[in-house]
Amino acid sequence: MAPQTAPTKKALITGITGQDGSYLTEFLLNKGYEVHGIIRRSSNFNTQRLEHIYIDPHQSSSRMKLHYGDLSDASALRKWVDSICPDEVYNLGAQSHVGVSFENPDYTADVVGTGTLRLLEAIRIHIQATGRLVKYYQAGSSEMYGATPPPQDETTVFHPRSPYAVAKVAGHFYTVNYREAYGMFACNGILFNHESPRRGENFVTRKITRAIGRIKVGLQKKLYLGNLKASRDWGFAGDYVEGMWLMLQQDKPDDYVLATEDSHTVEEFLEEAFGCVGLNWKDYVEIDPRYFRPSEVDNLRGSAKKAKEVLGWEPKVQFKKLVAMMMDSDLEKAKREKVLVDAGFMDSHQQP
Ligand code: NDP
Ligand code: GDR
Repeated sequence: MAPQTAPTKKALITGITGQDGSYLTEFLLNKGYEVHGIIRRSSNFNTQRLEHIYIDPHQSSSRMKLHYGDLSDASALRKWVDSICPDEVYNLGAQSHVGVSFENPDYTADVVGTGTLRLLEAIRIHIQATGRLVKYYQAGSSEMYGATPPPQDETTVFHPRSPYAVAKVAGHFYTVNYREAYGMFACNGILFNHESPRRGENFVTRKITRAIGRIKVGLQKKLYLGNLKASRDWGFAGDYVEGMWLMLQQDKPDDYVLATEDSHTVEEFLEEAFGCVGLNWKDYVEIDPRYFRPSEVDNLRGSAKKAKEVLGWEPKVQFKKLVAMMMDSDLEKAKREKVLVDAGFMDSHQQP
């Protein structure tokens, strides 16, 4: 008799084109999963972070499949859940910029808060109709703690300070409610900031490392920032996606904090990053009040004790290694950009 092989597990990821989506896709493909991702229609390609793992869908070896959809479109969410029949759903899609959420509060609430509800409802209806087990991961955020002082853990009171954070609190409690009301296997990850060379260019860490690379090769003179006093618990995105997966491999669904338990101010990040290339940040950084937020989150530092004990999760990359990794990558990118500028294929203000 031929040996029995376990059926390939299927994961569905919203936000697959984002920083975490790309790392999670790599992680799940390595574990043998078939990975389905929901992507938004855009007038330019928005799949840059997936290019290195993309295989033409016409080839049978392709285990990553992309589908058009949006967290604002309940019918598309239902269609994909019903047709893909995923074993695990990771809800990473979001308007994830805290500053932008003050400018687009209504949209942020719809995608981040109600979008979560739409997806949970699509899964609930699918489970009711099929009797299948579908596990759900909700991308919660340390921003939900907002004004509550550190250390923050799963028992800490939420005090959100932005439309984004309020919407994430709604997503958190929708997830808890679907677990309690319908017995769904639904987990909240409460993740502190995690960064990487793939971090969006308008989050402060990447904005800094990208600017330093460009300053070093002569493409930029100044870096304009907002509040330098805020403290964040910065980890590496590659470590955090493993934690998401581990939450869904437990016997029971629960909520977990993922954090490095170490925090630094934006000023300390500047000091470390400029130090990597032998420059003094004070010669280049200027404050632009445009980047101040109407209400700021001053101090986030998590306690990941529960994740360490129950999941066996441990972050491997600490602050200095993270900064060096991002600096190395952005220095290389700046050098390539300089070649294109010098050859006349780009001007220095153009985004690569
Ligand atoms: P990114 O901003 O890099 O990615 C967000 C993803 O969501 C992108 O794929 C984006 O698509 C997609 N998206 C945006 N709007 C919609 C929509 N209306 N419908 C469907 N998809 C949409 O975020 P990260 O990868 O950094 O974060 C992943 C998740 O984790 C987010 O929910 C974020 O709020 C949360 N989180 C992140 C933390 C961090 O430090 N990175 C910490 C805690 C929580 P497109 O590429 O087209 O823009
Ligand atoms: P955050 O990340 O708000 O913590 O949300 P961000 O990098 O945007 O800000 C961190 C801190 O830096 C200060 N800051 C600036 N921020 C930006 N973006 N641009 C600037 O020029 C600047 N100058 C100073 C901010 O005021 C803030 O205090 C991130 C996102 O990934 C969320 O989706 C996620 O939920 C949380 O992390 C955890």
